[in-house]
Amino acid sequence: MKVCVVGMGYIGLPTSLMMASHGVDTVGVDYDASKIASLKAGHVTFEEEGLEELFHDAVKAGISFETGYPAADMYVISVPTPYDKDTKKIDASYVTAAVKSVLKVCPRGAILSIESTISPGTIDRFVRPAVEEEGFVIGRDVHLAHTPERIIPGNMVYELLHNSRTIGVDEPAVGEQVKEVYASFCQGSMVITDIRTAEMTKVVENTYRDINIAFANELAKICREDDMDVYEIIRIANMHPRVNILQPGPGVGGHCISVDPWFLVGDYPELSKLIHTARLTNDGMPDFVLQRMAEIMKENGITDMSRVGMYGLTYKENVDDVRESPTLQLLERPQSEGLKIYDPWVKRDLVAHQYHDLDAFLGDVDMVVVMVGHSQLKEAFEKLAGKVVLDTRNICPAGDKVYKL
Ligand code: SAJ
Repeated sequence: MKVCVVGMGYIGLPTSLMMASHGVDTVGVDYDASKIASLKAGHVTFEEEGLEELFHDAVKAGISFETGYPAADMYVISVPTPYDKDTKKIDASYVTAAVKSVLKVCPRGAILSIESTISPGTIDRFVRPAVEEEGFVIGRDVHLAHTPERIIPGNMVYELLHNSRTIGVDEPAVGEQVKEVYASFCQGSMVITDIRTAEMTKVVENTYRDINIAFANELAKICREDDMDVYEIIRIANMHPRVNILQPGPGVGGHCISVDPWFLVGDYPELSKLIHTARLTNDGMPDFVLQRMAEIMKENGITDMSRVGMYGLTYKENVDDVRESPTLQLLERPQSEGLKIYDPWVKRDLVAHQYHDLDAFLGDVDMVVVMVGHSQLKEAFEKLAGKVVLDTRNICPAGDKVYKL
C-alpha cells in the first residue's frame, strides 16, 4: 500500500519517517516549498530526540518529499487545526483544503485519514460535506478515517513505536487496512472504533491532563497562601494507590493541551464548567508567576525589571516549540516590560531583550525566574549561585534565595 502523509510538521514528519523506515512506500507532502527543499537536502525541520537517525533510516528506505500530491492508496492528513481565540471553535479550513487537494488525485477506493486533532464532530460537519461537494460518494469512491496522534514532544520516536492508537472509521474493514499500515511500526494495541468516538477520545485525553494540571496549580496557590509545601503534599498524596496528581507550573503551553479543551467549551459552553475553569486556572498561571516575582523582588530590594531574567521560552523542557508557551503568555502582560530572556533551545530572535548565551544572560541579571526545566540548567545549577531564583518548575536544589511557586 502506498501512503502519502500530508503536512510535514511536528506530527506528519515523524509519522511519515516511521512508516518509511518500516517498509511502507511513503511520500511526505507539504505545500511549503522551503520545508520540502530542506528535507530533500537532508535536514530535519525541528529538533527532537532520535529524529535525525529516523530521518536517515527513512531516506535509506526510499521516502520521498514533494510539494504536489501524488496518487496513493492512503492519505494521512496531518495539517494544523487552529482555533478561533474568541469563539473557541476549530478552524477546519486547513483540513478541508487538504482533503479537497487529495480528491483531485486520489484513485477510487483511497482512504483519507485525518491525523490532526479535531474537535468532536468536525468530520461530520466539515469533512464529509467537503468530500460530497466534490461529487464523491463516501464508502464507495473514498473512505474516511480518523487516526489521532498521541505522541508527546520530547519522546516522540519512542511513543510512536510504543503507544496504543485509536482508529476511527465508518467501516470495520477499512479499519483493518489502516491498522495494517500502522502495525508496520506500532507495537501498542490498536482500537478500531467509529469516527466520532475517535474524535472525542483524543480531545478527552488532553482535557483530562489539563484538568489534572489545573488541580495541581490550584493546590500550589492554596499552599502558598498558608506556606505549605505543595510538592511534598503532592508527593505524599501520590503514594495513595488511586491518586496521581500532576505538577504545578508556570502555565500550560503547547498546541495541544492548552487548545483542545477549548473545543469542548466552544461547542458545549453550558455543559463544560469544570473544563472551562481548569483552562482559566492554567491560563492564569503566568499572572500568578508575575505576582510571585513582585513579592520576591520586594523582599530582596530588587526594583528594576531589567535586572530580572526568565530562563526558558519554550512551552516545556528540551523541545524547541514555543507555541502558547507560558513565557510568551507572561511577556504579553505590561508588568513584564524590561525582562531579559534566555532559552538554549530557541536560536532565533523572538522577543525583546533575548540572549543566546547563558553566561552573558546571567551576568546581566540579579534574579532568575526558571520557567522551563531544560536539562542544560539541571546540569549547571552552580551557575545560579548568588542569584535570587524563582523556580516555577521545582527543579533547583533548595537554597537561601531559591523560592518556589
Ligand atoms: N505541564 C505542567 N505540569 C505537568 C505536566 C505538564 O505544568 O505535570 C505543562 C507543560 O510544562 C506544558 C504543558 O503542560 O507547558 C503541556 O505539556 P505536556 O508534556 O503535558 O503535553 P504536550 O502538550 O507536550 O503533549 C500532549 C500529550 N497528551 C497527553 O499526555 C494526554 C501527548 O500525548 C499528545 O499527543 C499531545 O498533547 C497532542 O499532540 O495532543
